[in-house]
Amino acid sequence: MRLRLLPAAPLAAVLLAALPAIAAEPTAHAAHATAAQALTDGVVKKIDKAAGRVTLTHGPLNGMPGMTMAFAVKDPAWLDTLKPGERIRFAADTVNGALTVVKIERP
Ligand SMILES: [Cu+2]
Repeated sequence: MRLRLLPAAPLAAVLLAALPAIAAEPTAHAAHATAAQALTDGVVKKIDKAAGRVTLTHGPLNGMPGMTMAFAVKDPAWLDTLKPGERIRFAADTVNGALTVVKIERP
């Protein structure tokens, strides 16, 4: 069983609204159900295993314009396989207040 990190929920929610990259909750709700989701192009910029995050440059996504930002990941093991500079297709969803990569496909 995986330990769940308890988020500072109200603060995280406020920060998330202004700055998605700061909200931190990398491992909770790893089993969050994923419906069929549109995939977006992304380029891996940075991997932070300690924080459980990957920084991606993404195109238009979930109402955001294209930008570079950090995401939590649904499965921390993905951080071992992603490489800076790699092009991926991915889907993101808000999981417990943190924008989280929930699906990855390699072209
Ligand atoms: Cu973004």
